[in-house]
Amino acid sequence: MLRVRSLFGFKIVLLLICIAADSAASSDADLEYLNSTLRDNFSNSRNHISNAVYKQQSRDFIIAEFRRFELEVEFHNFTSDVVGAGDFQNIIGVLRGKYFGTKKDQIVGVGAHYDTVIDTKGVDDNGSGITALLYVAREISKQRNREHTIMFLAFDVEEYDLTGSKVLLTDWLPVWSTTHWGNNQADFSPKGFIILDTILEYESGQMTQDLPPGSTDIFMFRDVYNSVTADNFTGDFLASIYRSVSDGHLNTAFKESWDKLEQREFEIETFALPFEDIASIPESQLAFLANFGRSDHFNFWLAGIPALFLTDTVNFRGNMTVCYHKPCDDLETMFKLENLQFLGKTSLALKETINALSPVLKDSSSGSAQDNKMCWTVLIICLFFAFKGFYNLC
Ligand SMILES: *[C@@H]1O[C@H](CO)[C@@H](O)[C@H](O)[C@H]1NC(C)=O
Ligand SMILES: *[C@@H]1O[C@H](CO)[C@@H](O)[C@H](O)[C@H]1NC(C)=O
Ligand SMILES: *[C@@H]1O[C@H](CO)[C@@H](O)[C@H](O)[C@H]1NC(C)=O
Ligand SMILES: *[C@@H]1O[C@H](CO)[C@@H](O)[C@H](O)[C@H]1NC(C)=O
Ligand SMILES: *[C@@H]1O[C@H](CO)[C@@H](O)[C@H](O)[C@H]1NC(C)=O
Ligand SMILES: CC(=O)N[C@H]1CO[C@H](CO)[C@@H](O)[C@@H]1O
Repeated sequence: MLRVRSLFGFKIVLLLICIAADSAASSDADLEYLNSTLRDNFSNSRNHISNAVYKQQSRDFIIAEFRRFELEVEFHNFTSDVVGAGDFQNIIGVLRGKYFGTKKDQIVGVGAHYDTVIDTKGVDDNGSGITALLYVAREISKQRNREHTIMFLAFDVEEYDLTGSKVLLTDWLPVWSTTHWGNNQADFSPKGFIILDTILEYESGQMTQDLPPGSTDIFMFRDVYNSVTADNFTGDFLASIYRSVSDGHLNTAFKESWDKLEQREFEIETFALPFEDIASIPESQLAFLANFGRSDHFNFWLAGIPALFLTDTVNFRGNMTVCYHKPCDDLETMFKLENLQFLGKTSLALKETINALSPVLKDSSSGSAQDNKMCWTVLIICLFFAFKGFYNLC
C-alpha cells in the first residue's frame, strides 16, 4: 500500500511539473530577467560625456548577452561630427535563417538604443527598450532553426539626432548585405524592423495621458482619440506607430500577438499614419506628425525599410511628463511593479511576433513546446501502466 501511494505521488509531481512547464511557456514573461537586467545594467546614465564608464559596461553587457545567446555579433564602430568627440558603437546580433543570403530571406529585426542624454539615468528612455530587446533575443535564440534571418540592433547615440541608426543604415548595412548577398543586392529586402523606445511607463489612473497638440482638430487618429477620451485620458496603453501601407503587416502581426495575451488592463492603441513618403506630408500637419517620428524607426522610413515604432508615448504620460530626459527617469520613480508587468507583456508579444514573422522550422527538435509535449506523453504512459496494474513500470 505504501509503495502504491508513493508511486501515485510521483505521478502527481509529474502532473504538477507538466502544468508548470505549460503555464511558464504560455502566459507570463520572465519578469526576473527583465527586473535584474534593467536594474543592474541599464539604470544609470549611458552618456559618453557624463558617464562613459557605465556606458561601456552596458555595451559589454549587451555583447556578453548576444554571445551567450550564440548570436553572430557584429560591431559598427564609428565617429560622428554631429555628436562630437567620442568613439561610438552600434552592436548587432544575427541569427541566420534558412534562406540567409538569398532572395527568399526576408530579415526581421528588433532595434533599440542603449545610450542616454547627459542628465538622466534613462531607465524608461531607453533602458526599457534595450532590456526587452535582450529578453526577446534570449527567448528567440532558444529555437534556432528559423525561416528568415533575425537581427537584433542595439543603437548608440540615438539621443543625438538619431545618429546611431542613421549611420548604421547608410554605412554598415550596405557593406554587410554586400558581404552576404554579393551582387544580388536587389534580393536583399527586409520584412521589417520593430523599434522599441521608452516602453515602461504605465498609468492606471484617469487624466494621466496627454495627446499631442493638434489631436482635436487633426482627425487622422479618430479611433484613438475616441478611445482615449472615453477612458478619461488613462495612460494604460502601448502605442504602435506605423505607416498604414508599408508597415501595416508589422502592426497586424504585433497586434495579433498582443491580443492573444492576458493582462487586458494593458491596452494597445494603433496609430496608422496616412502617408508613405515623408516629403508628401502637407506643411500644416508637419508639426503634429513630427511627434510620431521621434526615434530610430524614422531613419528606416527614410531608407525605405518597413519599421514599426512601439512606445509608452514618453513625455505625454504620467511621470514621464516630468521625468523625460531628467534625473527622475530613474529606478525610484519608474520601477513600479505594474510598469515591469507592462514591459513583460510587451516583451512577450514581441517574442510571439518574431515567431510569427520568422517561424521555427517544423523539423526543429529544440525548444520548450517540445519538452512540454514529452512531459505530458510520459505522464499519460505512466497513468496507462498504472491503470493496467503495472505500477512498477513507471
Ligand atoms: C550586469 O549586472 C550584473 C549584476 O550586477 C553584474 O554582475 C555585471 O557585471 C553587469 N554587467 C556589466 C557589463 O556591467
Ligand atoms: C570595434 O570595436 C570592438 C571593441 O569594442 C573591437 O573588438 C572590434 O574589433 C572593432 N571592430 C572594428 C571593425 O574595428
Ligand atoms: C476624469 O478624471 C478626473 C480626475 O480623476 C475627474 O476629476 C473627472 O471627473 C473625470 N471625468 C470623467 C468624465 O469621468
Ligand atoms: C510620479 O507619479 C506619482 C503619481 O502621480 C507621484 O506621486 C510622484 O510624485 C511622481 N514622481 C515624480 C518624480 O514626479
Ligand atoms: C525587482 O527585484 C528586486 C530584487 O529581487 C525586488 O526587490 C524588487 O521589488 C523587484 N522590482 C519590481 C518592480 O518587481
Ligand atoms: C522616443 C523618444 O523620446 N525619443 C527621444 C529620444 O531623445 C531624442 C534626443 O533628445 C529625442 O529627439 C527623441 O524624441
